[in-house]
Parts: sequence; structure tokens; C-alpha cells
Amino acid sequence: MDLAQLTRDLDALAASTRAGVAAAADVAALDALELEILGKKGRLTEILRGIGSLPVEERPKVGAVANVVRGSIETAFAERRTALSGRELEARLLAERVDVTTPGRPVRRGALHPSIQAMAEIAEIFGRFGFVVQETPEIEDDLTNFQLLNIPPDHPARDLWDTLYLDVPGRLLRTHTSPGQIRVMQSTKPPIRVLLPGRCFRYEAIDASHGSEFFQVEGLMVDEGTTLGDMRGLLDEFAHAMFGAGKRTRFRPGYYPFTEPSVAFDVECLVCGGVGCPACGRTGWMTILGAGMVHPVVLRNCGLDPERYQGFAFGMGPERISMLKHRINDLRLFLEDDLRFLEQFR
Ligand code: 2NL
Repeated sequence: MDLAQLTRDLDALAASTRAGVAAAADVAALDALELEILGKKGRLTEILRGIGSLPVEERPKVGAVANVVRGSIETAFAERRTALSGRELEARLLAERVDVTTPGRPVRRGALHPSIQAMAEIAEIFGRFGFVVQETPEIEDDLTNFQLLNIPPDHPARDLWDTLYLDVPGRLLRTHTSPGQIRVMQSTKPPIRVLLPGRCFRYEAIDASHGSEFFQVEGLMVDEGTTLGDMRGLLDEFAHAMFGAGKRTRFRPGYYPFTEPSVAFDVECLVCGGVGCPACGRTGWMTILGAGMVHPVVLRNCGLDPERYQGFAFGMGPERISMLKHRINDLRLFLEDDLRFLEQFR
């Protein structure tokens, strides 16, 4: 082995390696080739072992050549690696492309049930007149649900077949929101202006049109010198806000044990305008709620002096209000949870 031969071998290795590097199809092939040439047991190391058989003074010269060759080989590998990995990245980006501008799958948004929507709308309108929404207990006692409201012990509503009694003695599910009004009067010094929307319960044979739960919205105003005229004015404002300005209204005599006098409050038929049609039973009028002046006995039952304080109260079913407003002809639609109905109230 001599210097010339070693130099030729190194040049040959450099040339064949460059050809191999150029032919490597991917980074993996390049890695394998690099190990074969530059690895600890690679071809370059093998050639350089020949240095040992050279005279000592020639060895540095081979070393210098070897370094140049190694440098050029390493550069070739590095450049090819950059090119190949760039191409591979490009191919991957193309294959795994995600269009970040594609619209997402829409999240289906829920909506309030039409009964709840009606209660919210009623509360908003009375809110304009200073009425404040209160929530009161659904579990009541006989005293507050019936006795203090002047409902006599033999009243049909108190029958076992109309009221849901709990197995706790004296406890029942409220049959109307009125006991809540009793609680407000017991605990609040007038002036009082409250609105009580809530769930009520009656023991009924359950069918498609009757559940044992329903909603009621009751209102109460108590102050010094509150009159039937005040009530008429307020209810007119309500009817006009809910059903349209200028709609005619009327009071008809009614009866409730807890009011005196008691009235039914009608609005002109929203279908025929008062002429008479099947929707209003040809009367030209539709009843929207019941109301009256709080019975003096009820005021006294709550610790209020009827000589000083007067008040009025009214009660309505939110479904009935919604039916009149949207011309819905079947109460069952509010109970069936049919999306074809509900989705019209989004
Ligand atoms: C209806 C009629 C009404 C009341 C509820 C009431 C409450 C107290 C005192 C006096 Cl504490 N009255 N509430 C008065 C008249 C009518 O509801 O048809 N509701 C669905």
C-alpha cells in the first residue's frame, strides 16, 4: 500500500458515494448508505486502516486527503437529506391536507318551551308596571292552599279526587299559585306588586289533553285605595301589549271564593274581530283570564286590615294565552313534545 494508491481509493470512494447519494430514493435509503460509508465499520474507516502500513512521514498527507474526502462526502449526504426530507414533507402535507376553512358541524341549539316563553312574555309585560316575579313553594299545606283563601272545607277542589295529597299529614301539592300570594301578603307590608308564575298540580285522569301538572301565572297588587278601575286599566294594558293595541276588552261577572267581586276578562276575538266565528263560539269574545278584588276575609286572614288596604288579583294559564296569540287550536300540543310543533317557537 502506498500514498498514491490510498489517494486513488479515497477518490474512488468519494465518487461512488456521490453516485449512491444521488440515487438514494428516500431518507431511509440515505441513512443506510451513510452508515455503510461513514459508520464505525464503514468503507472509509476500512480504507484508512491502510495508513498504518505507510511510512510515518506520509501519514499526515493521507490524513489531509481523507479529511477533504470525508468533508465532501458529508456535505453530499447533508444536501441530499435536506432535499429528500423537504420532498417527503411536501408529499405528506399534500396527502394529509386539512381545510381549516371548512365550516364546522353546527351545534343544534335548544329553545324554551312555548309555555315557558309565554310566562316570560307575561312577566316582561307586568314588569313594566312594577310587578316583581316571585317563586313560591310547590309543596303546600291545607291551611295556605285552601283555608286562608276562603275555600270552604266542602269545596269540590279539596276532594281527594282533585288534589294530590302527600303521605305527610297536612301536606299537598299546590293546586294553584294562590297560596304563594298568601305567603307574600303574610310577609310583606303593602304596597305589594308581585307576579307568581309556576307549576301547579291536580289529580286528574291522565290522557292526551290532561296531565297532572300545569302552569299558572297569578298576579297580586295590594295598596291603600286600590280599586277595580286600577285593575281594569292594568289588564287593558296587558291585553294590548300581548294581543295588539286597540283591541277591545270587557269584564264579565265571575265567581271565585277568594275575590269579591270576581270577573272574567275578555278580549275581542282575535280571529273575527268581534263579529262572531267558530273560534270564539260566535260570541265575538275570548276569555283570557280570571280576576277580582281580594276578598276582605282573605286580606284579614293574612293580617292586613281591609279598611286600610285593598287589592286585586288575577290568574291565567300561559298555554291559553299562547294559544290565543298564535291561533293554536289544541292544548295537547303543549304536552306532546312534538318537535314539529316546538320548532315553530324558536
Ligand atoms: C284563573 C283565575 C284567579 C286569583 C286567581 C287570588 C289570590 C289571592 C287572593 C285573591 Cl291570594 N285572588 N288569585 C284571583 C282571581 C282569579 O285565577 O282562571 N286562573 C287560571
